[in-house]
Amino acid sequence: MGEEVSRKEDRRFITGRGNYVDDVKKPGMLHCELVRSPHAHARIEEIDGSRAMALDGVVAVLTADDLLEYDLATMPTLMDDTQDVLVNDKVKFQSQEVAAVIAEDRYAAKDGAEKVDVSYDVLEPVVDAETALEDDAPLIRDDIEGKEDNHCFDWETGDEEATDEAFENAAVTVEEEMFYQRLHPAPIETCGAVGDYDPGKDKLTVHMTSQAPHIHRTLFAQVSGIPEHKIRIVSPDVGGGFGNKVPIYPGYVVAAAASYVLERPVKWIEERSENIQSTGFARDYDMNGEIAATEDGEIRAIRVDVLANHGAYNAAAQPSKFPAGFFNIFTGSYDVETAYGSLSAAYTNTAPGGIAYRCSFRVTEAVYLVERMVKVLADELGMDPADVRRRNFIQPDQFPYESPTGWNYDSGDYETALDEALEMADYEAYRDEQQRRIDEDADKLLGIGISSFTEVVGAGPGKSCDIAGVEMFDSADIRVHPTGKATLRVGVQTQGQGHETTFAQIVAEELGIDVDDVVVEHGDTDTDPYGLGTYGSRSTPVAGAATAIAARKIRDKAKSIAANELEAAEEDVEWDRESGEFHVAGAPERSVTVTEIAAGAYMNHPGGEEPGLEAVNYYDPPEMTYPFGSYVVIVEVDRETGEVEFEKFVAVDDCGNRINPMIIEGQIHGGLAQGIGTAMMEQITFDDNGNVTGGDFMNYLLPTAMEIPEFETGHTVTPSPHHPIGAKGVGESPTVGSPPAIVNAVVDAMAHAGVSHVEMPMTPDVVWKHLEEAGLER
Ligand code: MCN
Ligand code: CUN
Repeated sequence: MGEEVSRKEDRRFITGRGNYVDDVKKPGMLHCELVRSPHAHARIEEIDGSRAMALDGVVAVLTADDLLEYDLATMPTLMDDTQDVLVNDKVKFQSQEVAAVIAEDRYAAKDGAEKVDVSYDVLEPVVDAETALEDDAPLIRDDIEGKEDNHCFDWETGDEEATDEAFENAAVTVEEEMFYQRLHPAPIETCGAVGDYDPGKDKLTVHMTSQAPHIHRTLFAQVSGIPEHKIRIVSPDVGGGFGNKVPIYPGYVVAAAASYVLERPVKWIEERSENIQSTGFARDYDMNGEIAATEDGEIRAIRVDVLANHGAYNAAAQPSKFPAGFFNIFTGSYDVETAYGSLSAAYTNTAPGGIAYRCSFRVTEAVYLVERMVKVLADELGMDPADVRRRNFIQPDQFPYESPTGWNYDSGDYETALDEALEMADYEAYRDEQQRRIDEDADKLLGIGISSFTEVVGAGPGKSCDIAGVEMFDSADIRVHPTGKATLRVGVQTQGQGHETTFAQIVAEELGIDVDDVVVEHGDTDTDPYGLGTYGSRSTPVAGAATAIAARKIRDKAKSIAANELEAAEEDVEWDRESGEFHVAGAPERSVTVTEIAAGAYMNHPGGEEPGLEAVNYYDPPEMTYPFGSYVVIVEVDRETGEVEFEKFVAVDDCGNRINPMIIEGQIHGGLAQGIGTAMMEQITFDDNGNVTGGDFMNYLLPTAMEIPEFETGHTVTPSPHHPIGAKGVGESPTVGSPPAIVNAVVDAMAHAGVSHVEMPMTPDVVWKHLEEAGLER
């Protein structure tokens, strides 16, 4: 624990020996290409595959009719909606899957897909949530019986009456509308699968890009009717997930179904534009925030109202009891008496989603809202935003803290993190410099933005969090072999987070064995214990806890063997964490390690004990963990061009006890880069015909090394009181916490001229318009 152990997995990644789904090659393997709709809303009149079938190498053209025979034409989404695998009647978003061409190689499949003739009766599309909810909007979901409008669901939280009253009696109120734009997680590896049905064993193996292989197997079993023990999901190396690989996509089902029908392996790999245009998007929340406060900046109440665009199906990837994800943590790091939130969600002719993109189920939107609103309040009151935060922080002695919308925060020390970040950023000096530039009418304005966010990660507990009915626990299975080397298998699935290293560190720490003597396996449902997968930064909080507990079970058993070998009574044998050995109380020179004991467990175990040295733990967390941090961003805004440049970027994170500081830093850097992409350049938009106008990397801008500044990272350590090793998750904190800090900084540069909000992405033209409106342009 706490050591910067080099990433074990990097040997294979750096030497080009990673094994991704597209690297999987099977004898006799066929290839699948999907035919996708060019229209966003259209009824299918006819599909004619004869021209495709006539091509060399094309083996089959599949449509919904073919899948209907096997009862596979539709599939359940993770939120209990029903999505077409291949469009049965009506296309509901551009690039929706209409037919599949299976061929001997990828080129023939691609050629075939271009020769499938589909005639469409084009209907009027509706792409934005507000229009979708108007009375005369075209009905999208006529497949749902009795449905007469595009309303998806309503949701509310908190105490409306008490909140309204607080607003009526407040000395000061502020309000701001802000749009969290539609984003795409954009992992470098797109989605894909190799379906491989073996008629001899009557077993279906699916290699797929999955962040959650076990739950995907359960869903496959439910959809296909193939018994669960006859399905094996293998998620090999995953080239980035970021939430995009949590849902089930039609392509996975088609590859598996085609393999079942044709009795040959079938590979399906998405292209970039298919990934961006059809797989789970994130955000798309139109939010209205309000704060009621006293004149000296004490927040009395927070009220929010959201209009959510859920696309053509409700296919959000989140615990099923939370239709708005964890958005209801919108009171953030602040001790607020009362709060109320309401949300309406709409179906639109856009790809389905509402997945968490590097955030714990909508906490990103919540953090953005509250951290922006605190800045709006500070500007209204003419106060320093750091002071407004200090005034309202939940104090360390208030933990465990119950928020007005029902969250139980485990631990926190927000002011210490903020002070550390302000000091690292040289805050006071920059405030002076900011004023100097205003006084001197300088060409470049300076803006300072702060965000003091609280994250909520580590879902379950199972009683409140489930996916498709399966409670959210996680698991670890450790075997210590006779020579003292160990294998750990976990139910979570790394996509680049370094689990093969950090989880080995947990075992090494608990058992006193060398980190190189522990191998970590995951991503194979035939061999790994059932778990709910990696998203919502839950791996360390849940599977990490399971790993520590399983290791401790092994230690307990090892203790009796140690007593046997040391010829001492078991109660006289102690575990020394420092040296990683058992020794006899009062006689530290009589000691034995777990490695030495391992042989005894198999060859010389005490009478009455079972041989072997292994343990399993399924861990249902009592609560989530609440990592937090303070980010300070300093920007220069060019009054002539609207360009924003980062002058300083400070991130202080607290994820409790730290397993591997280097890996944490890597997570922070990656997440901050994604936060910068969010704030500055990324957005999926649609034109009036429902065409995706940000559907490839030419039009969906990702930040590169050119746009990313130097980050200065710091940390504080506030352990989680309920986690076996005191750790909290960290993987998503930087993406959750940084966008409001960046927007606050850009707003701050223009606040003296009355600018209160700038919408993301803050491209130069957007910023320049605000400069012009405020009379600041050059
Ligand atoms: N860690 C640690 N000490 C802590 C907390 C975490 O050393 N106190 C380490 C962990 O052991 C793990 C890493 O940091 O190696 C991230 O851990 P954790 O916060 O538990 O998050 P997960 O492993 O569950 O990863 C999920 C998170 C999510 S949800 C997204 S989205 C995201 C992210 O991780 N996707 C990623 N980081 C990513 N990084 C890469 N390279 N690729 C992705 O797809
Ligand atoms: Cu929140 S995206 Mo991650 O949960 O896989």
